[in-house]
Parts: sequence; structure tokens; C-alpha cells
Amino acid sequence: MSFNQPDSPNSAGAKSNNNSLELKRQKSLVSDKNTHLDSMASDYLYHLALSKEDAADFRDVKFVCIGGSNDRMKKFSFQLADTLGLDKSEVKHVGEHKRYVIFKVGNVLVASHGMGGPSISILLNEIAKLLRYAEADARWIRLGTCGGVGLEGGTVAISEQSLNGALQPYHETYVLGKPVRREAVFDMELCKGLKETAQQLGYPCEIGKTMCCDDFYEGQGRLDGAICDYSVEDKLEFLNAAHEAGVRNIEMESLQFGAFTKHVGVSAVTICSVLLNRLNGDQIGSTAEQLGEFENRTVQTVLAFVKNELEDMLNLSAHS
Ligand code: R2B
Ligand code: URA
Repeated sequence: MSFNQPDSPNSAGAKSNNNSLELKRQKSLVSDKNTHLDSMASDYLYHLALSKEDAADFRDVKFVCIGGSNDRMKKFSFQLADTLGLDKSEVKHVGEHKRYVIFKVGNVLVASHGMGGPSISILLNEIAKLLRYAEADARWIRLGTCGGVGLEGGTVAISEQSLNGALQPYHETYVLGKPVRREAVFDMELCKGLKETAQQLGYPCEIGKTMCCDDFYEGQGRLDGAICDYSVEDKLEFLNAAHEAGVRNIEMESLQFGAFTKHVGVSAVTICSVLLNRLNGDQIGSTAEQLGEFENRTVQTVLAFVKNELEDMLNLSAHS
């Protein structure tokens, strides 16, 4: 497969690349959860417009970084190239950008996943198959935004586990008409590593549970949706119960992400920028500049963490 080069939203200087990474930690490979795949002569990853034959190009992927918005993840790709000392021509446009955008930046696969569980689930399936065919050993990071539960805007919130909108510790979906429940627990080493990085950068950061909802308004107990059948007191009673259960933030994809990555056996983490403290209100009223700064904290944390980890891997391989 040939990669196309996208337009750069901002410029990065000319730098060099090094792809010879050898890993000295527990591997994070996509395990075999579907034996039918072995008997398929070909496999077209419809939403990415990639096929099994493209997988060889992804064997060196060490991190998968995904986030909701197309623009944010495109910008992240160029920021990543800059951080890793790569020329912007090293930001490779992968597949067709119809539903999602995907870039390969050195040893990192970057993609957008849209909003909500169904959207991220399709992307996760197709990236997992791609990396399984590639036998790539990669850790997966979701970057996002969230509401805080007792955390103020600007805090970096890292999920150790995701609960559903009823505060139950599993994702439930229907398979052949029957409910299937899967736990969504994240890799504590990744949680701790990212927290340390955020704190080194001077950002307030907390590790906690995340409530993942299928909806931004009623599901998250907002009073400002088009529909609301509950009182302020009901809302606060629920959010306080969530806090009591260890929930520190609310978003919309970590449950599917955590359940999927745990089931296929890869290390993963969700890290989000808190946009507001939901115990104090519902409207996201900060200025665009403030929100940009809040979102940037998660981005800078992931950039610094990925850079350090890739450098460590290179050092290890140089000394082995
Ligand atoms: C956080 O922000 C989005 C909703 O505004 C959703 O994708 C999420 O998880
Ligand atoms: N994303 C959410 O899902 N909820 C919020 O309150 C903020 C961002």
C-alpha cells in the first residue's frame, strides 16, 4: 500500500526517523478472538478502506492513539511528528478518510473514532484486525474530553476502569440476541505513567473510575437537554452516588474501548481533559481559549509520554 501525504495544519521542521524498535516488556498483541478470520482468503476493512494485504505496513506500530474528532486527531498527528523529531512528510495518510481519519506517524497509528460506543466499536474492530494481521505489539491510548465529578476544568482525568450509565462495572451488548457483558479495566502501568507525565508538566491529574454514557444529556444527568424528567436534587443525588462509587469523570467511549481492548488482550488507557465540574453545572461555558488549553493538557501529556516510551525502547534495543 502506498501512503499519501495530507496537508499540514501547521509546519514541522525537517527531522529524521528510526523504525528499528525492539521491545523489552510484556507484549501487547491483539489475540486471536475469531478463528473464522484464519479461513478468509481476504479481509476488506470497509470503514478504513484497507485490506489484510496492507497489514505489513503496520508491523512497527508501537502506540495507537485515538480521539473523537477528525480535526483534533489530524492536528495531533502533526504535533506528534514534531515531538518525535520527524519531518511533516512522515505524517502518512492511511486508507480513505470517509468515516474516520487515520495517520501513521513513525511508530504511532493515530485515528479519530467519532462520538459514542457504536462509532468507536467499528474503528476498534478494524484497527485490531489490521494490527493482528501485522502482529504489531502496540499499546492503545484514547484521548478525549469529559465532564468532571468533583474535578475542576483543566484537570487531566485518567480512567482505571469504566462503568456504564447505571454505575455497573461492565459493558453490555447483544450478540445473537443474547446479552454479553465485558469488564472495562485499563492498564494500571499506563495510568501511572501518564499521571507521572502530566504532573511533571504541572497539570492537576487524577486516576479514577469513569462513567461512560450513551448520551451527553439525560444519560449524564444534565438539566439542559431537550428532555429532562428529573429535578436538580435527583441529578445531584445521582452524581454524588457516582462520586461515592469512585467515579471522577463522565464521557462516552471508554466503556466500549476498555471492554474491547481487555477482551482482545491489549494494554490500553483512557485519558481525558475535564471541561467542567458537573457537580457545579451542566453548560460548557469556558471560553474557546480556556477549552483549548484544557484539551491541550491531555495532548501534551500523551505526546511527552509516547516520546519517552519510544526513546526508552530505542535505548533498550541499542543496548541489547
Ligand atoms: C466526550 O465528548 C464528546 C461529547 O461532547 C464525547 O465523544 C465524549 O466522550
Ligand atoms: N464530554 C462528555 O461526554 N461530557 C461532558 O460533560 C464533557 C465532555
